[in-house]
Amino acid sequence: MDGATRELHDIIARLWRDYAGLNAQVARIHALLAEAGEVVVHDHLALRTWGDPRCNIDVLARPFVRAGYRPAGAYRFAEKRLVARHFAHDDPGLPLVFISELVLAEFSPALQAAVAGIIGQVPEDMFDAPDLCARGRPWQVTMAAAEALRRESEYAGWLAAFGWRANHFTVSVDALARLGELARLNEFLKGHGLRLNDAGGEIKGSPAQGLEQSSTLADVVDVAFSDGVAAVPGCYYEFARRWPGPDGRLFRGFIEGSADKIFESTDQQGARS
Ligand code: OOG
Ligand code: NI
Repeated sequence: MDGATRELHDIIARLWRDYAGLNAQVARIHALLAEAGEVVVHDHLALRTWGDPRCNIDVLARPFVRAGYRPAGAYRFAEKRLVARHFAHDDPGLPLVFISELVLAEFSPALQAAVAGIIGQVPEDMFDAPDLCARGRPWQVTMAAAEALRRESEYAGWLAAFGWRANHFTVSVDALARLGELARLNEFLKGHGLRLNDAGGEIKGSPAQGLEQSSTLADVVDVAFSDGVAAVPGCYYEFARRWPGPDGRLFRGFIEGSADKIFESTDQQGARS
């Protein structure tokens, strides 16, 4: 394994550890699937960031690209004022990587000023760190400031509270032995008391689109803001089943209409308390 690949494996391992450590439902779902005799393989992981040249998608993608990932798709979410790209590696053992960014210029001067204040707190040299995507929240923010951001954009509120970490990992449903059908897996999860995101229906997408997805609603977790602790929706777990296209090859992209609804798994109103 070369240096860039080792560095990437370390980053992915750290993203997973931090994600599973922050969100109780992740370890629980992992354990439930193991008890059911399943082995979890991850289809993709997702990162969020600010659309600022110092820390945008290209910057977060650097360690992935250095290790051989290639840009493989671009997406736009007009209403949420987000754009995203995904990156793929020839090694089938490595997950796809979906990275989105907030299109700052499309927001109010107040939001832009608040985000400038947040990014301005990040030490200059951290922007060059290969593991920027796993650095968490190197800024302080008050509860009121985070809430003001959330009112304009759920995504901005989440990112201000949690910073650079995995927003979610996604279980490859194709790789499951007995629960390899998404409807069946959803019933299994709900039967164990987990709540699913039903925005746009519990199952987003279709076999014809090449991708069916579902996700849990993020658990509420305690976050230390600069002026106190508040409970806000953290991360969710996603489940994806891929289908072959007319050429017989498995579809390896993402579907804008489905992704748009998956983003809402961290919205305040849906969250479990
Ligand atoms: C990403 C939402 C989209 C998918 O698989 O379509 C997504 C996010 O919530 O950051 O993960
Ligand atoms: Ni996803």
